Amino acid sequence: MSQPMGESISIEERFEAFVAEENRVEPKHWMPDAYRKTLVRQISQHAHSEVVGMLPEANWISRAPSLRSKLILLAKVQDEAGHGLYLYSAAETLGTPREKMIDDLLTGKAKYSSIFNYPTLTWADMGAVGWLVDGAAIANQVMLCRTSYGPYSRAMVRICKEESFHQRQGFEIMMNLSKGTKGQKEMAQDALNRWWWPSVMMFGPSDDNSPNSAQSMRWRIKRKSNDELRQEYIDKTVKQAEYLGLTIPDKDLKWNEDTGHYDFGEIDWTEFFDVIAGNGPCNAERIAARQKAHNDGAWVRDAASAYAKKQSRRKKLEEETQDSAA
Ligand code: FAQ
Repeated sequence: MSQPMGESISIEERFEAFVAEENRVEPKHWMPDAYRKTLVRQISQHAHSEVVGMLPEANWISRAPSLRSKLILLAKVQDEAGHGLYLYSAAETLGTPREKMIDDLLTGKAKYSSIFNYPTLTWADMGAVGWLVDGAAIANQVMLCRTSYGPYSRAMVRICKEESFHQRQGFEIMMNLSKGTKGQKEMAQDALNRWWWPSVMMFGPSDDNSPNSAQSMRWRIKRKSNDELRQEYIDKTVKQAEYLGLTIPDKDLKWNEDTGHYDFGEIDWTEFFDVIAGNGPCNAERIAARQKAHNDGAWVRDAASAYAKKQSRRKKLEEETQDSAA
């Protein structure tokens, strides 16, 4: 932070002012411990979500109904691996090693998005995940392109561009199914019925029950509240469902002329808190899959670090040889 400030101002106050003036915080800047901790928590959870989020979709790669849909799904899943990597790198700039973050995921200490603890039962679920889950992710993540921490905001710009392709991939599947045979339309409706409420829950607890929101918004980490984003998402998605000729499974969903938004029914918060506590339909399966992948990949990590050690020994030797020849 290099902006001129009065001498009587504490370093904490300088930081608050720096952020309030819409400056980006960079790894070399001083920052309060709590700011650092909040970012590591949020960015690492986000990274874990991308990586765990590959699992429900990978389930369908071998069963995609055409070569075209298989290629697109494969590319989408690879993008998500990439998002995980950018995000782990962004979190590492805050001083937490990647091994620690991954260990926290594998031992159940770290959270990842509730949405990925639901099963993908039919091909229509690939449509619903792309349309609804990526749609919700975009609604939440566009604001993160302007988050106050530089490495996170820069990672999000690229991630959001890719997410919008993902959303279109899902919408295309839903469009084909909903304009298809009666059976295909029923399949699309069934996927919407199962994914609607979990996608609405993705935005997190309501504002009056969100312990981290107020401080994160003061620090410009979050730019909009959970409820604001949820409402934006619902307003946008209802129109898309109408276009598809599908029905959102909420009998209380109704346009409100006064507010200019849709009113919607009660969210089942018991289900949400149950899923994030580890008791969703697929929590155990997801963690077991990540643990297996981690164990199966041990030889790759060993080989990479043996190679890195060999390279650094070689470099040292070359430098010593040059020094003695000089
Ligand atoms: N699931 O006080 P708040 C994607 C936790 S990526 C699980 O409101 P905050 C791409 C929260 O961590 C999807 N836990 O917390 C893709 C906190 O617990 P903690 C992921 C949740 O941080 C698509 C507690 O509840 N996106 O989908 C959830 O201010 C398709 C209290 O909550 C991101 O991570 C939840 N849904 O706001 C991949 C975006 N919601 O940590 C594959 C970045 C809340 O104190 C296929 N993250 N919790 O123990 C964020 O924007 C925020 O962290 C929120 C939560 C909005 C998720």
